[in-house]
Amino acid sequence: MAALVCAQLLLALKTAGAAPAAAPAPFGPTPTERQLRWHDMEFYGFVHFSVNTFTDKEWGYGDESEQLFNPTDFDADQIASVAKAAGMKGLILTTKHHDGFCLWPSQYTQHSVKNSPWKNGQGDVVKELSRACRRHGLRFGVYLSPWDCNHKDYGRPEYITYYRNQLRELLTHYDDLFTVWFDGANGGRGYYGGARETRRIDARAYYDWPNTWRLVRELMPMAVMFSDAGPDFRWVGNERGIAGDPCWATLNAAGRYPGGSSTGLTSGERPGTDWIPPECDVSIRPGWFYHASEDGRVKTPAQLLDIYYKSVGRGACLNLNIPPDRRGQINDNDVRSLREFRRILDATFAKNLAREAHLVASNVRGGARPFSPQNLLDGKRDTYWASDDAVTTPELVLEFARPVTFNVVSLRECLRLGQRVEAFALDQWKNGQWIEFSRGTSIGNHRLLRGDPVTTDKVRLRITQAPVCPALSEFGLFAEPAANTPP
Ligand code: FUL
Ligand code: CA
Repeated sequence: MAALVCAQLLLALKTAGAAPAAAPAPFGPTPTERQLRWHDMEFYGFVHFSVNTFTDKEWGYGDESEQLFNPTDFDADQIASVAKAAGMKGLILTTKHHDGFCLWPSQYTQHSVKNSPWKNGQGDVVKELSRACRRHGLRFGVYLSPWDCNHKDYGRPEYITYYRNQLRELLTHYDDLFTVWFDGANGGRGYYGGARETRRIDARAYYDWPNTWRLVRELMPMAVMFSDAGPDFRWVGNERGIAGDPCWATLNAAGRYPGGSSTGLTSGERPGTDWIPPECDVSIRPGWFYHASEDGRVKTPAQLLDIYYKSVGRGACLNLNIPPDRRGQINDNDVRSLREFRRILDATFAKNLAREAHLVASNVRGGARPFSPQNLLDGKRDTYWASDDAVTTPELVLEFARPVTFNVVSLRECLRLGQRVEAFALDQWKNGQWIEFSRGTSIGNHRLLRGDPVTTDKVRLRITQAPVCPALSEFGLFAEPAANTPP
């Protein structure tokens, strides 16, 4: 009894006396709060809708009559509910595409819904969709094309004032916006108030982006801004929905501007001076706008899954375009494909098999509970397993009471501490020895490795390269429903 009391006392003294291990120092650039919120979304949708929907074009010329815009049964709730059921966390609407037609009754132009037959000119697509998003628990964002081939002043300084006035309308007349999406395309040919000519601008200087960005920051401080070059998140360099491997959240922003060089956007840059993570934008159909001729070419659930694993699964956000048809609703073909895609994802991620394991780490920071590997299994992004500063390549073994079968591995880093891991490997225990079954480089917000099913009662994660101690926030092992594992 005395011995036991003594041991407890010793332990208490030891605990009280030891300085608690401090959290690791952040490494390199780290995300802002608004970027962290965006990272959490992971998957949202694009809604391309304009006069193009009615002219069967991808790019309008700018002289389209407002009379053309006339959806027969526009239903913002249908669009939002389809997005919600697909697992999207928000929708971004093309409030004005390159043709200049505005989906809201802007006071600065006649070229808008107010002169269309739809709802006798009383309609407002921006208002209806933003409200439907709120009703369905989705966030809402806007795309406002900088290039405008309807406007007479495009190419001159007056147009920049027009553009900012419109942006101000969108930022002040509607709901909270999670993003403003700035397209880099500048095509040239257009109507331009009747001039019908080709206008070229200097993409670096003409738009004076820093002042437009400032306007967004002032009026909507938590909105993240997209362009080829940020400032908050970047284009991934292709419209196929596929991030690079590796895919770093960091980039060297100096000298970059919207519509500028796309070198380095797919994989990011490491070391990089700025946290500007990628978004993968891709359409569920060949085109961005709805064309009846593409009803048979909607991406299949298998294609959507492949995109998901190569975008979200590489640390990017996925912005999947679902274009309303001439009714003003998402077409049945798209709805069917999205439903099956979601069903497979839900079945896959329903159960994290790693939660059944006993975890043994080669090193735990300060030997202390706040950095325990158990933090990998709590579903919280801010709790993490970290090692001591001197240990940059720790290992973690997961021991199971009975064999488990999985084909998807999920990893996340604690983003507040920067992107730390540069390479890792995964082993399975087989016939009395460790056999490597997968390896990877960047982790960042989310890394998903999808492969052949592995059946084992021991899994090992090895961090093989990192400039500083790793800080991993989540780890998961998942099994896709059998019929859908990749060939
Ligand atoms: C591009 C545009 O030219 C396409 O029409 C589409 O809006 C896509 C998302 O961005 O730059
Ligand atoms: Ca955690």
